Amino acid sequence: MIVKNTFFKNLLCFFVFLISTLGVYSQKAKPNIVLIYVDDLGYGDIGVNGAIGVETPNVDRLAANGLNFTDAHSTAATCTPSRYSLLTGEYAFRNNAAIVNGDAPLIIDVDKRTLPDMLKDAGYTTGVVGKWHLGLGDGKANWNDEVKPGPKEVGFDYSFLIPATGDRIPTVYMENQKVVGLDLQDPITVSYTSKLDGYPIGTEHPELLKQHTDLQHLGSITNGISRIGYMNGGESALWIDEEIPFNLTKKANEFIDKNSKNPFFLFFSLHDIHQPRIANIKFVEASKMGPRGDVIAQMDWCVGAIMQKLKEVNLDNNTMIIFTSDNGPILDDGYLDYARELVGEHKPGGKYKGAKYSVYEAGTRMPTIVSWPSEIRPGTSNALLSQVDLYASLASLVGQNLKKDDAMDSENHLEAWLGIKNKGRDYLLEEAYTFGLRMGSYKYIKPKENAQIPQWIAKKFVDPGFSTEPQLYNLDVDPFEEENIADEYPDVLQRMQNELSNILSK
Ligand code: NG6
Ligand code: CA
Repeated sequence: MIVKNTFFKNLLCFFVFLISTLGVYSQKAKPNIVLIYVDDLGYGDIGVNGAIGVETPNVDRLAANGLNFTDAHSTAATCTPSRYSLLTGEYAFRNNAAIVNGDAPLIIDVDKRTLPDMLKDAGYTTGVVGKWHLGLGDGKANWNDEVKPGPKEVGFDYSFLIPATGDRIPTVYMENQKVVGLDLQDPITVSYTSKLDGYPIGTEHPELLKQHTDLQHLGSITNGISRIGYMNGGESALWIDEEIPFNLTKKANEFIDKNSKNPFFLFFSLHDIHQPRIANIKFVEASKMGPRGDVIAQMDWCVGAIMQKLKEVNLDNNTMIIFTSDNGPILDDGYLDYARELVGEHKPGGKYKGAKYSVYEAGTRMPTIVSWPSEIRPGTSNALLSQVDLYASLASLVGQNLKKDDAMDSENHLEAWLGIKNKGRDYLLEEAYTFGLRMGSYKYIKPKENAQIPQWIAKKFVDPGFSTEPQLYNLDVDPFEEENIADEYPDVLQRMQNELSNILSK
């Protein structure tokens, strides 16, 4: 069509200009997203939140240049449930997601649209490097072949994994769902029920151990460390615990390098600071708290290396780094590394009560920093936020609509994550071995029929928050959840009980 009229011609030019400018803007605005997910790191375990006895200069720098959240939560006080919610936007209890062993099948329904699926739809290349712990395969995994379904089937283009946890068999890395460095003449067998020939067992050979453990962790010994479960074969593929932080960081940085020309999402899921806490010699005595402090310093180094890489490839300004943890801190989770004895004045959960496995605040209130230098103004935010919301919030950021069955519990709080607003959720669910619910500064804890603490929790010196009575606290005046005010505020209690029933029955 030939446009004769100058007025219309100018108008057309204007629209072409407008559209192309908007196009450039939206391209520029689409940041790379790096989610740094630390394992078992408590609210108070970073310098900027008051750590004593260990320094975290890189994390502190990230906080100084970004937003430090004081009331952001993982969805659960344990790993697998938190990770499930993070990736699906759905509460873990809906899928009965609980801590899984290393031979468990994948617990995410491959037909569900996940966070990485959604980001892929928005043009992102997606990768996961580090701890997985969401199950792999169909329950009959053959570790000597490709194990599926796994990360690829739930939306990750690339994966480099610790299949379950550092304290669980098999102790091998998997790249794109195949064991790295495996000699097929020495195939891997895994069992969580019966002893296997091959590696010595902790109960029989305590003299081989670098660190003593409780009975649960006295299965197969690899690299001088006994684990949960039994394993045979795969000797050439075994990881060396002391090298895990370097190997994971290297793979994460390779992923960044490889994708530096297109938008990417990297889920960098550290093994630190989970047990076994076996710091590399470079970090031994980096803290005044023994191994637990040393691996905090080690974790901080990993964060610094990612920040450095982003700078090197000139992506530091337009990359959103989300730094957080999967569940609260734990001093004694089974390995004897003297974390309780050496903790000193340091408060892993900050001023909050509880720990990993506990419904009290420190179980889910996570150190949380979001940095995106080109868009986010540095500061702090006390918005009430949950990791389950990252799905809907990031969808809004990258212009993806959510369909009816996507991410049913995820709310869009993008403006709060970006520091534009200080207001997050009205209600926030905390999953542990009972349920907690937040409404503003109020915290409600659902009573248990039987409030006796199971032996396995008691021996970890953790108070899970059980009571046969409903508990209600006002964290503004009572952050340590000491004074139960349920009887004094029956209306608040009723509202919160109703809301929890609504959530649970959805
Ligand atoms: C528990 C293990 C604990 C740890 C945890 C997983 C026992 C008694 N406890 O079952 O040592 O491995 O699972 O931690 O075996 S998490 O951070 O991945 O949730
Ligand atoms: Ca964890």
